Amino acid sequence: MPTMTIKYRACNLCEAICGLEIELEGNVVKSIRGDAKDPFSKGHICPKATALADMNADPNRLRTPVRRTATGWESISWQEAFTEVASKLEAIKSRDGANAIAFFIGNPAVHNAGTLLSMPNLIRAVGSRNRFSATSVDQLPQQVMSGLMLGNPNLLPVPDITRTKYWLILGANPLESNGSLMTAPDVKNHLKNIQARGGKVVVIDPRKTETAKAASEHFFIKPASDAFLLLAMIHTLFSENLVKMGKLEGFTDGIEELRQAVRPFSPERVAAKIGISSDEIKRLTREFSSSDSAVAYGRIGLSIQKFGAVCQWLVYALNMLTGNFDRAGGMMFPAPAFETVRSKGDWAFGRTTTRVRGLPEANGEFPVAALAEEILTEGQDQVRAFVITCGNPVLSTPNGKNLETALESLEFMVAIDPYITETTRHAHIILPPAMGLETEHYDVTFLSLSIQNSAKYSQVTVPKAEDAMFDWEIIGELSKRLGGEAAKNPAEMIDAGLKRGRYQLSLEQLRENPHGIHLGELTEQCPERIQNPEKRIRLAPSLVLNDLERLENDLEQPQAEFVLIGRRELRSNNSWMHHVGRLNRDQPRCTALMHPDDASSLGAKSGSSLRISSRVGLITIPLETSADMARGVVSIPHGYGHAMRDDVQPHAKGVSINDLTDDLELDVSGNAALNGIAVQIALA
Ligand SMILES: Nc1nc2c(c(=O)[nH]1)N[C@H]1C(S)=C(S)[C@@H](COP(=O)(O)OP(=O)(O)OC[C@H]3O[C@@H](n4cnc5c(=O)[nH]c(N)nc54)[C@H](O)[C@@H]3O)O[C@H]1N2
Ligand SMILES: Nc1nc2c(c(=O)[nH]1)N[C@H]1C(S)=C(S)[C@@H](COP(=O)(O)OP(=O)(O)OC[C@H]3O[C@@H](n4cnc5c(=O)[nH]c(N)nc54)[C@H](O)[C@@H]3O)O[C@H]1N2
Ligand code: SF4
Ligand SMILES: [Mo]
Repeated sequence: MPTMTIKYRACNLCEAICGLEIELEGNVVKSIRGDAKDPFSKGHICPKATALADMNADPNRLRTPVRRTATGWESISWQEAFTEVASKLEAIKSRDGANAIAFFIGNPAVHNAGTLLSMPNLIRAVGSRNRFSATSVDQLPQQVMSGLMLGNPNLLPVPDITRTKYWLILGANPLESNGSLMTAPDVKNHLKNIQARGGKVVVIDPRKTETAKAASEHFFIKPASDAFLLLAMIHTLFSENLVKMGKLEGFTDGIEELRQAVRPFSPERVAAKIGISSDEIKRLTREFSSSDSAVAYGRIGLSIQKFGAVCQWLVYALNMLTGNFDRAGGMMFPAPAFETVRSKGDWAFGRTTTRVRGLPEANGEFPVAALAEEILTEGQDQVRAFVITCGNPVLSTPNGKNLETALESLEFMVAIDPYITETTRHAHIILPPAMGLETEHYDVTFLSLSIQNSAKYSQVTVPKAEDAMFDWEIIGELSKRLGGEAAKNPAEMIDAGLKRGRYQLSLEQLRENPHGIHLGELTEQCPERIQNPEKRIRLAPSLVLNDLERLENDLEQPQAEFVLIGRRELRSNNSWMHHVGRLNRDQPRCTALMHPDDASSLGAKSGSSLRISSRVGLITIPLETSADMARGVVSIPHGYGHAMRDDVQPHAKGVSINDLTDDLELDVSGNAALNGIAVQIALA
């Protein structure tokens, strides 16, 4: 009889990093529950946690390297795979130069300490400037504004929702996404607590989301018009003398430029554009500024739109001008045990640009919207080989079909991924890692974005197969064979980082505390934490000041008849958990949500098939009517479009929203504008 054991770890599927209590019989998972003793998540989990066990046992997961042949995939040995990958990459590099090899690092890399800490070695070994990641379809605008205002793109403040009296949420749906750039298990409970202590939660979203329904108040907003709302709020702060910088007065520059910048954008002038009355804009501003504490927080809805950088600039500015930056209940800096912010000197944006379209570099990467053209356009430095880990950009980046065409033309592609996906099926070789419960893990990124300071180390829960390799081992082996540094165990790097860190912890201490260690509430850290060399906040960066002309022009433009936005649902996880039966058992979730009035104007009803088209493509998708939608707006989740795949649940195949999104629609930060694009809709 195998013995029953209980093990603890953190779930690494999303940013909430909930503590898990896992019951095992031998090495077989019997149950996964929330770990009530985790000082941070206190027992909270969501339905996705149990999928960790499904993935561990999934027959569709690749267990050995595979090579694509004319007749299908063949299993090959690790030695053979590494030899072929290294020789192909070496040959292309020596013939065409390092820039002929492009990299893409996708979202799960941030949830994987091994990948995160070892990829820099591999990239250095190759030496290519063509580096891309999911950052430029996600949080790039906020990182650029952190860089330009605070001096470091990795320095990201978070809303102190355990203490705030007023939480203004713009373009985020944490009740479904479980929070983002804000590691906060059980946001629902935080919403309740804010309201229970007499505070208020206000949501700005073109859809009355689950979060909006649990909030005190919700405002519909026209997609991609948030910049005007924020400009008008700051306009009101100045015109009604509500600006109070508090201690920031002593170390902030640029307030006069900011005052001038917002001057043209009065609430009266922008109200019609955003769909919120000028009286309501002023009331919102007065409530925000007079609350004992308040915090504005803007995520995906603000970042992946054409004015992403301006939005994130103004979110920071709103918090700063009301004295809610770096103080309890406002926007604060976590103090992680493993430091991720390293000094960047005087940080600059756009030091280089892409070869074909001249798009700006940020933090060592180019916008992924430029990847396809860098592969397809001939000339010096044309991309011929592609190395990808943890990503499915055919489904997750704009004009995915075009990227697919580009991938088909590559001379060589290697993917580190446990599955054959819409993207990895174009690889010549796939190297599948051991994953999930088989790995050790420390949440390098999310413990640095956490609304409470804590530290936790996850040990291996079930052993990997003997011949399986971890991501860091695969990456390390490739790096070594390409002349770079060999694999380094991430555990050693984490131990060293913890010992260097502000709490001087060690891995041994964390191993002795498998539920995690609480390190206290967020604390004030400015001006020390600011990374600009002069240790002052820069309130008026020229990148965004120069973008105001584009806003002026946009103000005059009427909204298209139908505008497309995205959504997330609790049981989804970007593009890759649609094979898990227990998460996808019920009805299809890849539907186009529209207001019933819009549906009837098309002669359509729930279940009707719609043809939705844009400049770049056309999809056919079932309609689902919902009175929670703003009129003229259609919402489609991303990460679907698995028609070709047998391993995906029949209900979860869907179509890809990114066959409609446009690789030419970008924010000034280089981020893709995936939300707020004009589409045409007709009954199929
Ligand atoms: N269940 C689940 N959880 C996830 C993920 C997942 O795929 N599934 N993905 C993870 C990832 S990678 C991330 S980055 C986070 C993202 O976390 P969130 O930012 O919370 O993501 P969403 O749920 O997409 O919320 C974005 C909201 O913005 C709204 N919106 C769209 N356009 C606009 C606009 O122009 N203005 C305003 N104000 N709102 C707009 C949408 O209606 C939507 O409600 O979630 C993470 N968690
Ligand atoms: N229209 C629209 N598009 C969007 C978004 C949107 O809101 N709307 N959201 C954007 C956002 S915020 C993001 S972050 C991106 C996400 O998009 P991507 O960065 O492409 O990430 P995923 O879709 O999650 O793809 C994950 C891949 O990693 C693999 N994987 C999972 N775990 C591991 C592991 O431990 N090791 C390795 N080697 N591989 C692993 C999976 O098998 C899967 O193939 O999508 C973006 N695209
Ligand atoms: S909320 Fe996120 S971290 Fe928590 S159990 Fe669900 S997927 Fe895992
Ligand atoms: Mo993301």
